[in-house]
This record gives sequence, C-alpha cells and structure tokens, in this order.
Amino acid sequence: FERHHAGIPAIDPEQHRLVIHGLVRQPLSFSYEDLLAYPQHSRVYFLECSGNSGANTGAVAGDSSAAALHGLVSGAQWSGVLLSTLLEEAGIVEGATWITATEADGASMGRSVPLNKALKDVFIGLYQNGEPIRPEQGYPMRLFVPGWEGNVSVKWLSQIKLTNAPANFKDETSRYTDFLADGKALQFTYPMGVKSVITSPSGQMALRRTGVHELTGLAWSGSGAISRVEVSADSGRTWADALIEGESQALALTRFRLPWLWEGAPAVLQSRATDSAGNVQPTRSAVLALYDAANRYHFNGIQSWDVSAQGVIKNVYA
Ligand SMILES: Nc1nc2c(c(=O)[nH]1)N[C@H]1C(S)=C(S)[C@@H](COP(=O)(O)O)O[C@H]1N2
Ligand SMILES: [Mo]
Repeated sequence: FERHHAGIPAIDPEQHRLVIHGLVRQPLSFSYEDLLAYPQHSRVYFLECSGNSGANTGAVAGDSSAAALHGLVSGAQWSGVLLSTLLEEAGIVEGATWITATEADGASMGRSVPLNKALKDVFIGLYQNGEPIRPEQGYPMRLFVPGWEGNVSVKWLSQIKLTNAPANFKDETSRYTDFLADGKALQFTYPMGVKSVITSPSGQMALRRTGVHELTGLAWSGSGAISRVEVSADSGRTWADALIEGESQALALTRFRLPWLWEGAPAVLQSRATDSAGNVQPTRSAVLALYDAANRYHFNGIQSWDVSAQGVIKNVYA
C-alpha cells in the first residue's frame, strides 16, 4: 500500500541530501551515493498505517473486503543503513534523548523518535525487496521504524535532528493522537497492536460449495513475533489453533492456515492472534471501550466475517 499526504515528489537523487544535526559533535550531510557505500542492513518487516482497520470503529459494519478494511499494511524486505551507524559517526552529545525526522515533500511531515528506539533498529531505507524504493515509498530515502505506526517512517527523508525532547510536530499533536473518552488524548502511541485477519474466505467473497475449505490469513504485531493464532467458526465460542507458516519473525507479517468443514450452516469466522510478548488480540468492543467514539487510530479488534447459509460472506460486528 502507499499513503502520502501531499502527493509524490520527484526528487533528483543527485541533489538530495540527508543532514544529521542538533546534539551531535559533528553535523553531517550525506548524498544518496554516500549512503550506498555504507554496510546495508536487511530485514523483513511489516509497515502499517495507524488508521488501518479504523473503518470497523464506525457504528455500522460496512460491507467491505478484507483489503478495503485492513489493507493499509504491507510486508517486504527492507534494506538500508542503520541509523546507529550514522549517529556513531556524528557523535551523540550527552543529553540527547530524541531524534526528530523531517522530509522533502510538501506535507510538512515530522516525527519524533526516542533515541533508544532510534539506536535499536531504525534505519535509512534505500531498498525494498532488493530494488531501490519506489518514488511512492520515499525515493531516494526514507526513515524506517520497525513495528511502529507507519506515519513515523518519514519518507523522502531530508533531516534528522538530535534533541532533548520530542518536537510536537503537527503529526504528533493534531493528528496521530488517540482520543480517549474523558476528553484527553494519548500522544506517541507508537507500536502497532497485535492483529490478525482471515483473508480467505473474507468479505465480498462467497463459498460456492459445502465441504472442506482452507481458512487463511495474516497476523502481525509491533511488539514481537506471532506466537499463536486461534480461529473460531462460531463467533468466538470455541477456538482451534491455526498452523503458523514457516518460522514466525518479529515485526513481520505471518501467514496462518486451518482446514474448516463447512456443511452449509450460517457461521461467524474470527481469528485471534497472540504475540511473543504475551499480548492477545482484543475483541472489537474491548478496543472501543478504551477510546472516544471519534477515535479511528490503532484499532486492532478481532475481525468477524459472517457466512450465510448461501455462502455469502460479509463484515459483521459480533
Ligand atoms: N514525507 C512523508 N512521509 C510519510 C508520509 C507522507 O505523506 N510524507 N505518509 C506517512 C504515512 S501516514 C504512512 S502510513 C507511511 C506509508 O508508507 P508507504 O506509502 O510506503 O506504505 O508513510 C508515512 N511517511
Ligand atoms: Mo498512515
């Protein structure tokens, strides 16, 4: 998927610079060519917009597909230069506790990241699936912040400033904050919650015959690897463990499967993921109880697909 707030800028990689400044011993400026010469770090990660699945916070369950409801997420192999490598070269000055990242598109986007996360696994993304990242994904370079809400992975990255406080950019005050029922809002809610969705069969698909069908879907978490996915065909009364495909990797999309015998009766299909930190995907009503009705961000409630006796599948609140 792609998400941009002000279109896709055409950036000449020869002219573009990444400047690292602020609380560093030596401010540095890097061209695209400069960064290509550094050791490249590669990992498979998911990237999810915090608005993903937000439609299911609405009062009425829309008749939508899995892609329309939950498709603001991608999984890819990302490669680039670890920020820790560049910060080591710049020299972090005592007292620096945050980095703030800003960009070269017209969106006036900026995000703040605590320095401990920045030094842990954040990198300057240069390649996606082995090719230079597409203009839509931030060519020539983007910040990539594994497991955290997609908005923090600032595309068309041009500046990183080390500071002793978050900048409180508009994207962390008027937007990307989560409204609570008491009129306050949560700021800096970075990791994406544990989530799963059955992608087949799913909304707007149909079962054309009775018999055994494979239930399959994707699970992911911003707090670790997926350790378990359970599936229910009776609206959460009983659950069975799904098979997790391959070795589940931290902060990456994980495929699950389970055979299911459909004998033609109405059913409600659900999946519930658990991550390696012990977080269990909550029900829709449990998530809604945490926030104000207007909140659309960080919705990770269990998805329910209604299967009619005719085999027609629809999004439903169960
Ligand atoms: N400079 C810039 N960075 C940006 C954005 C943007 O509009 N401008 N959109 C953000 C949002 S809201 C998300 S969800 C991710 C989406 O990344 P993708 O387009 O590669 O999927 O990029 C983030 N980084
Ligand atoms: Mo987003």
